[in-house]
Amino acid sequence: MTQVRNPATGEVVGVVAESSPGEVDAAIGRAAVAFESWRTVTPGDRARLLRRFAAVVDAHLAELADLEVRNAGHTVGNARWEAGNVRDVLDYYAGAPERLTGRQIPVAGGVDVTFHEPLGVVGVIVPWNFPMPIAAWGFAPALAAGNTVVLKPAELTPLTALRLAELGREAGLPEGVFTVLPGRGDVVGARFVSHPAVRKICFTGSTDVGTRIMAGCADQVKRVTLELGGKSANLVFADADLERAAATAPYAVFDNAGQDCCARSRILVQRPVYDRFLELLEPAVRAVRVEDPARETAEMGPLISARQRDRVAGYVDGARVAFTGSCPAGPGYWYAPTVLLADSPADRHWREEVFGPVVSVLPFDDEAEALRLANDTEYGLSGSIWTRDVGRALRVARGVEAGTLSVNSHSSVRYWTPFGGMKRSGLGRELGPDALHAFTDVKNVFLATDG
Ligand code: TXE
Repeated sequence: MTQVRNPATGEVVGVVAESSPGEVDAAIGRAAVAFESWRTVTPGDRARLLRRFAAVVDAHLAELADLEVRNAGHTVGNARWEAGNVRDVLDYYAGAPERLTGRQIPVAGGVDVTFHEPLGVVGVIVPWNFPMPIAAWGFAPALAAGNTVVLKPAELTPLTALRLAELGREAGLPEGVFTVLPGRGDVVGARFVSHPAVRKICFTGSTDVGTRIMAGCADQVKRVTLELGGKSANLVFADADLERAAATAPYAVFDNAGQDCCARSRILVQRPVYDRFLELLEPAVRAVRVEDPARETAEMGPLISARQRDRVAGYVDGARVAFTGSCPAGPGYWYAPTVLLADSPADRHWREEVFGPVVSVLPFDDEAEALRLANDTEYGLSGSIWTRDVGRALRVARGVEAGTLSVNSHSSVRYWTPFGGMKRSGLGRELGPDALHAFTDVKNVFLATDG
């Protein structure tokens, strides 16, 4: 049994049974059987079922958001966006079954066509930082492409994923098509990796576990999509709209209390505007409303656990603090937004993923140095570029080794476009049209017509 605690209060808000190895095997077996019929459901019917799933989620947005506030400590505003994102992603991929077309390729001696075949059972492994959207980014395209799904939520945040599975059943998804299996990573997740009927793993989480999963998949040449850690740069050039860059910088890193793989946790500021930028940043950071996430006015909630809070505090100990915001004293796992001045790019808080409301700031002299510093990391997930010079914006965007960049914006995720990382931040892309192909294998069929 796992006790689920409200991160804002520490109170137990649910008790969930951990799936045993036998239960996991049985569920994978049911998903394998369900695949045989799910793959033959007509494209129109599969699209209708996904649209109905989206409609049922839509009818439960407020309930899902309230549950996420207690499950993960998200602000109610963010949690509403997240529930809406599940609906939108389902609606978006509901368009896919009827449009997943192959190609007819000119060849000698006959006709050649390609098919996008579903893989079979897909195992989706989800972290605690965005329990609903990250689940949907896996299960929606996987189901649309004709796969069945077994999904493991994080130990700390299983409640909303379990509710989504109920809503899927309510929408009419057949038995075994989408199953949520709460439990331990090294039991449930590890079984997804080793079970031969699971043909793909879609994993979001730490780089450590991700690399182990990739190694575990090698033996069976199991397909894998990995969304791992990040240490993204927010590059502010001297010609930028400094007011806007400084006003949005807190959201670029403190949103979800910094527990975001896309958090722009390194701010690089061109030297002539470095002091001015910090002057503008300070009131913006102090103004972030850190309070009970159930309140409409909350802009930042607590961290997920006491362990995470201690981990974050470990990065700030001994570092040069420029200024901080404020947060409630407790109970709950609170940590105030914190801005650190990096002494050098060798600082631990500059190099490692903190996964908390902590941002490090460093000046740079020119474009070349900005790129060198931005790319001096094992990660390559996200980042922002602030400048009014269009040429520079594109030049720098091409130079930054990251999969998901924005110019004069701090946003990362738009469900129409591919999302994912370079280097040790991941492999493959989620969302957009690219994700669909990641849940299929191309089959080529040649039909001889000559003699
Ligand atoms: O991640 P884990 P944790 C980073 C972030 C955070 C750190 C640790 O820096 O502080 O990772 O978080 C399942 N086989 N990110 O410990 O352990 C696990 O049960 C199969 C960045 O929570 O990677 C959970 O469902 N699965 C990140 C999921 O993997 C296993 C989001 C993620 O857990 C497993 C989260 C195993 N052997 C953390 N062991 C991002 N990119 O957003 C664990 N799991």
